[in-house]
Amino acid sequence: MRVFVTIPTFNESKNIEGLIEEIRRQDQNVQIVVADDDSPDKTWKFVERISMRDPGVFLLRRTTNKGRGSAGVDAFRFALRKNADAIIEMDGDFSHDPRYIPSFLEQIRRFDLVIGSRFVAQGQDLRESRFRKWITYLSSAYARSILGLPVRDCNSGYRCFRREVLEAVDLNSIRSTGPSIVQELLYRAHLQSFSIGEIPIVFVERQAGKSNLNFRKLLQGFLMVLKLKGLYLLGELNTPMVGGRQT
Ligand SMILES: Nc1nc2c(ncn2[C@@H]2O[C@H](COP(=O)(O)OP(=O)(O)OP(=O)(O)O)[C@@H](O)[C@H]2O)c(=O)[nH]1
Ligand SMILES: [Mg+2]
Repeated sequence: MRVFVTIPTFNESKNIEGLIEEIRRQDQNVQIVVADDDSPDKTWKFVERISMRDPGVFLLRRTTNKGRGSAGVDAFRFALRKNADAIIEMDGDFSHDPRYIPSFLEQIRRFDLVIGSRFVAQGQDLRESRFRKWITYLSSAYARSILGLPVRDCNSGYRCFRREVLEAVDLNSIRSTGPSIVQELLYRAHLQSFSIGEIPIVFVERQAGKSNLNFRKLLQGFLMVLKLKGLYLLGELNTPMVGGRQT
């Protein structure tokens, strides 16, 4: 199985080198794509340097159409072009521990999409801020109930897709340019009846650097969930049937 790990980054220069090293320690064979939005802290420069000595590491330095969502989509397109069979997406700040990569790869044999979940048994959110934890839990419950998702952790950006899922969801029609890409892809995969599994992860505080999340992005995320539901009701989202393998 050809596996790609995609990492969207913005100002993760203090994390990215260590993270790539750690991913390599877990798995020598995965290929790694970092989609960086021309970070002012020069995250891209660190990745560029690593890519010179490791042919399995690729940098997408993006200067237009910036955002967490479009960076993720660009990285998926790149991995698909390189014939990836499975694509693991994760954050570039060490909140997502690479030690789960083998579990994702084991479970992706059973499911079309595997979510790293904080809200299943043995999953945890160890961040300090009760407020952040509460917001995350609440917005996941909100997305779950409005969109009817069969998933506990709808906000997790740590997940693994079979290539068929990313081909079927039509990356060209994705609406989210920001963090709501996480719910949008999940919803589109669900509407197409792909099977979705969750594995427990322990989610921790970012290792270094500052959060890219702000109130505006949070609000946009809440509104995007309503918009997605509206588009579905208007028949403008892919309707069920392409269908993943059901297990
Ligand atoms: N390419 C790109 N990546 C982004 C952008 N915004 C965030 N990211 C990356 O997306 C991932 C998740 O963003 P975070 O800022 O960690 O968001 P969060 O996990 O909700 O918040 P904190 O961990 O508290 O900072 C990280 O790897 C970021 O570097 C963006 O505009 N462009
Ligand atoms: Mg983070």
